[in-house]
Amino acid sequence: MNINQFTLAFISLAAALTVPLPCAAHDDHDHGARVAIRDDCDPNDPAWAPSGGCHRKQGDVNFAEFSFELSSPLSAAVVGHQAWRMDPSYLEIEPGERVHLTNRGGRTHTFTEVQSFGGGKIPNPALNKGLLTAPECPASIDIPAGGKAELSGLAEGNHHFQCCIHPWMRAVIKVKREED
Ligand SMILES: [Cu+2]
Repeated sequence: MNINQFTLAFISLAAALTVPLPCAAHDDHDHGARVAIRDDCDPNDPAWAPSGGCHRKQGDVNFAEFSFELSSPLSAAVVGHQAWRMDPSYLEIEPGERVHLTNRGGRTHTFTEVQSFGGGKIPNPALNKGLLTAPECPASIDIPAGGKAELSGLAEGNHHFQCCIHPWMRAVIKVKREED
């Protein structure tokens, strides 16, 4: 299982809101890379409520806009609202370097390592149109709005991560030894 390839350590939401990330900020060997999981949901739109609400202070995408942007007439697969994204979606780290994840959106997301990018775990065809469910997704771990997590122990090579709720949210982390 891919979950064995890394450690996904959750920091409690309460702690995350009051204390800085326990990044090894003073350790030259590991500044830690960061990935922000982003969306821009509008907390004033009650239409988010049935699926968990929008836990942002401010946001500009209501549920109707989000739903409209899911598809393109030119694509057989889900496209998805591009404010729902991994930031950055590509980064290089050194072996042993940690990756600190923060859900800066107002919705729940996952940051799940998959062998191949595919569909997510929510039984809503509009979210997964044209995609086969990634086998890692049904057991994926939710990161609530404001939640933090940490990746460590990634082996050298390319690692594929996606949100198993919004499967167009993708990232590749390349673990590469710096040649000196
Ligand atoms: Cu998501």
